[in-house]
Amino acid sequence: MIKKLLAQNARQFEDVIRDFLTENNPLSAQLQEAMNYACLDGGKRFRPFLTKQVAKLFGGDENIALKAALAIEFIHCYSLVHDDLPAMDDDDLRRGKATVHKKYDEATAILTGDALQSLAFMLLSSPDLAVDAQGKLKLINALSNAAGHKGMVLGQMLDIAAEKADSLSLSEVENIQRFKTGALIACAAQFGAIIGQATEEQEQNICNWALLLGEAFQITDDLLDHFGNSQKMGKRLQKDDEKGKVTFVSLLGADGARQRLDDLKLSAEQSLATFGEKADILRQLWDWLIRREH
Ligand code: GRG
Repeated sequence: MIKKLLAQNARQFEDVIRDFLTENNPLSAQLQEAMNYACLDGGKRFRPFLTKQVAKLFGGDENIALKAALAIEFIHCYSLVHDDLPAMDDDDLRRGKATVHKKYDEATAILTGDALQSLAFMLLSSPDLAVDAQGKLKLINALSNAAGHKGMVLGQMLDIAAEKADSLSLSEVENIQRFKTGALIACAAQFGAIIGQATEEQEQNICNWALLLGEAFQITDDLLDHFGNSQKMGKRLQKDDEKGKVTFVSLLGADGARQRLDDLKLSAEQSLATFGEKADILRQLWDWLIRREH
């Protein structure tokens, strides 16, 4: 059931992206085309799914949630475009397609990422988003925190620095992951809580749960990088091994990493317990993300 729901969500979200990007029609066809290329046709879209489901949990409007989630997806897509650049991870393949700098060129890829980042905040501050002024400020504040120098960008910087380090402890690896990938995933849940006008305590609970989900997601990604199928994943694998990178798998071993997934699930359940069965869809999302093969 979750697989079907996610597939439906991905299709619906693809339309939301396409409508929005077509509305914003800049003068450069190449920039517009590269932005479309970076955002459309691929991706699991689980962050918007998360925003929508959390909004629903708190009685928020699902369509507004999806529109706001576009901003998170734009930040996510920008991070992938920049992460693939030669100065970062230097990848040729993303979502089964040539990366943006391979399809176009490096300058276009840098500008595409920059433009997507601005677009995210343009969307959140736009009168077209049916959220009151205070709600919009909360969304903007949450996303700028999650994406910037206290969130994803910090995580990327720490990750780059870690490649040069002789050794890394488990808590250092956890920290990198928490900023690099966890912050944006938690922000997706926070968006749902803001749109559903959850209480501060509810918002905190759901963000805690999403941070644990972020860690479980990263451990799964590390396992897939080691054991996964490159064709199914649509990207180059075994990169961590090649670079001698310290990951959850290299530190804990595959069995240790799987054990940690079980432990995380138990902790996660505590954060969700107050929501009872209403949160079952989030539990299913968790299970799907850690069992995925792509
Ligand atoms: C370059 C500023 C900057 C940040 C990069 C998030 C990030 C930081 C880089 C992405 C590189 C990466 C592979 C990180 C691990 C997290 C991860 C698996 C991201 C991919 O997210 P998915 O699986 O991708 O949701 P899809 O394609 O499904 O949208």
